Amino acid sequence: MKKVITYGTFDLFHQGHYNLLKRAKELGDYLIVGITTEQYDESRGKLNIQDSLLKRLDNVRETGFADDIIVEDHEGQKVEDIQKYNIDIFTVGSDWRGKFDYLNSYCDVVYLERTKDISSSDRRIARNPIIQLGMIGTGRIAHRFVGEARAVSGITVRNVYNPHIDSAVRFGDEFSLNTATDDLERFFDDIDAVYVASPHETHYQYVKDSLLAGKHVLCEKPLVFRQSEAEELFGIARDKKLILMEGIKTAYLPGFQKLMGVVKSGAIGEIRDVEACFTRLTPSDRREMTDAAYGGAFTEFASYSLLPIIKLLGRDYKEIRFDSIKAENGIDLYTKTSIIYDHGFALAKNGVGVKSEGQLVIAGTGGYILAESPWWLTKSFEVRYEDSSKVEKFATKYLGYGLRYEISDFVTMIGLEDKSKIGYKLTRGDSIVIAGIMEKFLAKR
Ligand code: C2G
Repeated sequence: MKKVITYGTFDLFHQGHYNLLKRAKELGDYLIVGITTEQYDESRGKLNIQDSLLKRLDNVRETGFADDIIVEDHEGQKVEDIQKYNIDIFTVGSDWRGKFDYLNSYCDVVYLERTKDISSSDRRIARNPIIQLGMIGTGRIAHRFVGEARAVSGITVRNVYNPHIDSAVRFGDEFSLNTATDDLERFFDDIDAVYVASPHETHYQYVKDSLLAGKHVLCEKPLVFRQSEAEELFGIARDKKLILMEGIKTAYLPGFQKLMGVVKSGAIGEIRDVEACFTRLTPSDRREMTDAAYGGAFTEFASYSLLPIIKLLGRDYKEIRFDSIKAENGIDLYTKTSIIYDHGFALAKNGVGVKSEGQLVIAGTGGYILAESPWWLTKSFEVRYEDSSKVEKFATKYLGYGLRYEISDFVTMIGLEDKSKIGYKLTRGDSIVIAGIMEKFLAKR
């Protein structure tokens, strides 16, 4: 008798799960299905699991393919199970290709082709509201995004658009997407939401097109370069009851949220100064260095540095001043942005051609917070006081590239009955102010 084992969360049970179990069963005579606990999923960075373990067990049982069902609750359990149950074949979907090759020394490892279309009409499978997402853009961040989205339950990446059809097709093949196209209408046809990761200056039009087509939008930072454009886009979203969200990933990280919570609790008194530095030395042939209109340090990185400033000192600043060191083509290699408030100051430092310590210092009337580099991927920070022996350390982890947290919030917001109750982590107002600062910077440059 040939024994097969497979594992999964099986949340919001869909056609992909059904097909996987059916084909897993066909690989042998006896199928064991391991279903993950919420705690295990949390530890491996899966977010937004909606069904209880019991419901997920029932859904798998109802397919009739599983001869035995077990619960997976810890790292390393697969090796234990394979030996304990005398398994011949371990199988899982092709999105995991390569990741479980290490099990080859215990049994055969088979990757089954992932199901592209999970928006099922099969009556045996519950019709779950899984958000179908399309991606505009196929660059580095878009590549990371797909893997991160797969760690979030309730959303699936379905289509990809790029005006260069070759890039779209390559991307679609790499991630087994349904549609790879250079035709926007076709792209919009069967999706609910769009992730915009195209060159910065194209964001405005793509976001507008997407909203007008009735799609929720998650747009990479910087959303747009003009305040009026940001206002217009948020206006359209509000009128059409759609979510528009700017993807400044730091805002959604558990570590950054903890930092905000500590400050808001009053631990360091009133905030009087925020200094946030983000630099990355960038090769001279990269877009950031060659695009004289929209390249440079500020447009690339200021979204990160402005985030804690706007969140902690507010949107009503009195004065803003930019000092830049420029390259021959006019782009800023290094920019210091000084912002004056009624009761405080802020300094954002950004560089593509100058390197500095990437730290965040928040100074208050009772103490200060130091978050070391890379504070924009907040993992740890310290609260310090006049009495230097008194230091409080905080540490939180984030998983993967850290994009999954904003994706998870995006999914949650789409599910809200009242879409005007948009999240507090990065509000419309925050994004509009940041767009206004971008506009001032570009006008001066
Ligand atoms: N799957 C699929 N097609 C989809 C979606 C999922 O074939 N469109 C497969 C996955 O590859 C996996 C199974 O369905 O084999 C369950 O998927 P998930 O519930 O997302 O679980 P996953 O996170 O892949 O868990 O220990 C857990 C395992 O490592 C895999």
